[in-house]
Amino acid sequence: MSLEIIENLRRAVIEYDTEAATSWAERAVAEKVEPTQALGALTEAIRQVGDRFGKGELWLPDLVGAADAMQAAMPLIEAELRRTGAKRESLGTVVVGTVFGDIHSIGKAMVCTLLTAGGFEVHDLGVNIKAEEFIEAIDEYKADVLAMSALLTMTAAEQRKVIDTLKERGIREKVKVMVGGGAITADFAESIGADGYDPTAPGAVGLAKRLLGK
Ligand code: B12
Repeated sequence: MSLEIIENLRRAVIEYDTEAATSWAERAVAEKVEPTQALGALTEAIRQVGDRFGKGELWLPDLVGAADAMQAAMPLIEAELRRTGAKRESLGTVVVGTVFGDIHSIGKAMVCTLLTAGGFEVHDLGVNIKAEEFIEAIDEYKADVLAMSALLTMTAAEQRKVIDTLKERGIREKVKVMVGGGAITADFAESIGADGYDPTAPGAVGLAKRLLGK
């Protein structure tokens, strides 16, 4: 049954079927499908659509349709993930956002959910976040970790800008910086002076723990 639900969730995103995505997500919760497995299937599906868009086989409305279907399913799965995640003392405070010029929110939302489920206090600033806004939030929430997402080659450089601004203000050492998103590589992360990078949302949790010595 689990496999059938997973397959239908995947198909709902690929076929841009928002209604099916919602109802299969509801089934996944009702049938106790492992939430991280369901998120994995949704991720794989949207990546498949993105790859076809990249090859010129699909168009922007296809991307929008697939993203809509994915976003219909995700809150249901994420709520389940939070519900099943053990309640424990906060491991630290993380400020998360997608950088300025970039409105991709899906991967960032996953990172937020898994960090929350993993025991962190998470402040999601949203998308299109300027360096100044990240810095204000770090100060306001006394963040231990800053997590930035970037999906576009054009916006990856914004991560460098935020780190440089932290240095200019003399507060770089106060916060650990981790970066990710489809446009980021380990080499890039190192070149901009980030403390860590991981290609996956589950990996972001382990990384945040390591950075804080937990
Ligand atoms: C859905 C989507 C959209 C949706 C976004 C909806 C939304 N609310 O997010 C819409 C339709 C709006 C969109 C718009 C555009 N998009 Co778009 N989009 C995608 C698509 C298909 C999927 C993105 C996604 O959600 N992936 C799934 C998530 C789960 O993956 P992820 O974000 O990478 O996150 C994972 C990891 O990277 C990691 N992670 C993420 N963040 C972080 C942070 C930290 C700290 C860590 C540790 C880990 C981590 O965890 C996640 C799970 O494991 C990708 C293709 C792709 N292969 O990704 C293209 C893609 C990113 N888009 C692309 C483009 C070109 C655009 C547009 C410019 C199109 C246009 N001509 O207008 C616009 C840009 C708008 C803007 N200013 O941001 C290109 C980017 C190319 C490039 N390298 O620059 C891609 C790669 C498609 C392609 N193959 O060409 N897009």
